Amino acid sequence: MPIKLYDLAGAEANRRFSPYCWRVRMALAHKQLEVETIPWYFTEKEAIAFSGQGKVPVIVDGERSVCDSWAIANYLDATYPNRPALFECSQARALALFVKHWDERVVTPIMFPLLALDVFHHLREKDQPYIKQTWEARSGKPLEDLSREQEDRLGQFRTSMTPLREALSSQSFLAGVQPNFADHIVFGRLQWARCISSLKLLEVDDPVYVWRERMLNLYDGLGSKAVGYPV
Ligand SMILES: N[C@@H](CCC(=O)N[C@@H](CS)C(=O)NCC(=O)O)C(=O)O
Repeated sequence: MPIKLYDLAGAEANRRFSPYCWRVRMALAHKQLEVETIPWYFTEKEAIAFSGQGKVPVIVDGERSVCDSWAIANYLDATYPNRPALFECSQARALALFVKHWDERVVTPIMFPLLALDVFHHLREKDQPYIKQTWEARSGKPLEDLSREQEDRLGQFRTSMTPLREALSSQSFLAGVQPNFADHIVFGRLQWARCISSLKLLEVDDPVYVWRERMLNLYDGLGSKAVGYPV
């Protein structure tokens, strides 16, 4: 029986843009586990109420359900130890945890204002008021104002990629020769942008762009086949 994944969708049900759900899509493909994705929308809290919280990703594996992308990655490695590892050892896991916090605490706040309005425009009409209200309350600004100063923010984003750029100048993946969940984490963030916005975040000669192309082509081109923008 395939694992079920509640996966954030836009107005078009096949536009799947959650960075956290992308982590899990990549992790499941890495572990060669079959998945059935279920489109989920921001206001459909009751559909995932069984998980005890209101955010995706949520997976259902037989009788068990797990939420939170980090917890899901750990669950998959613990439950399917004979499949390719997301964390090859405890040190790899510890480093991936650093990458998770770098992604969420440093990269996301820079990317969010660049993408917020694009996300809003791709939602179903009935989900738009919820997101407008939630995100404007969180940022203290109208969504339209958040998207101003794009050029400065783009520069900041590219600067924030420096550690990744340096690492990827001498190795194929963040985890070295092969990708692991650390790669899925950062890829998920870039795939969020690619699925929702025509903004060209990366120049083609940037090692980060080259790595992202490599990630897009993994697992039979899972990422590259996603509905998104050719950026
Ligand atoms: N820490 C969670 C974050 C999950 C999360 O923030 N998901 C967003 C979609 S990208 C969500 O479901 N938001 C629902 C809401 O804000 O109401 C994880 O790693 O899975």
